[in-house]
Amino acid sequence: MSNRTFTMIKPDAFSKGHSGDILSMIERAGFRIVAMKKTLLSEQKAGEFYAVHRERPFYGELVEFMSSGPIVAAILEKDNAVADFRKLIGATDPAKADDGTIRKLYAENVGKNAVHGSDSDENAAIEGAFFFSGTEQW
Ligand code: 3AN
Repeated sequence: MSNRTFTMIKPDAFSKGHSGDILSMIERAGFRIVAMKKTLLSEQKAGEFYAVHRERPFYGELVEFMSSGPIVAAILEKDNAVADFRKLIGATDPAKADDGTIRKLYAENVGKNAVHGSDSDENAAIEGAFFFSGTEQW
C-alpha cells in the first residue's frame, strides 16, 4: 500500500473559484500536501497525461477541456491515499457521487467533474512525476 496519490483541480472547478474550498476539504480529510502548483496544460501535455484513454470516445473532448484553462496539480500523502482520496472525490459521474463528496458538491457532469484522483499506486507515482521533480516533493 502506498501513502501517496495525485490530484488535479480541473479547469471547471478552478474557473468557478472552488480551489480553496476543495483544498480545504482535502486537508480536513487528513491529506498532507507534498507538492502543489497552478499551471496551464497545453493540448499536447493534456494528451500525454491522458494517453491511456486515447482509444475512448471522449478522449478529444477530455484533452480539449483539460487544456481550456488553469488547473492546480498536487501530490497528496495519507495512509491508504489512493483509495481514501477516491472516496473523498466520489464517482466519476457527479450524479452518481455520494453526498458530501467533492464531485457531488462541485462537479458539473461526467466530463467536467472538478477533480482528478489517481486510480492506483502505480499511476499515482507516474502522474506525480509528470508534474513534479523529486526536489519539488517535500
Ligand atoms: P476517473 O477520473 O473517475 O478515474 P476515468 O478514469 O474513467 O474516471 O476517466 C478519466 C476522465 O475522463 C474523467 N475524470 C472524466 O473527466 C473523463 N470522462 C470519463 N468518462 C467520460 C464520458 N463518458 N464523457 C466525457 N468525459 C469522460
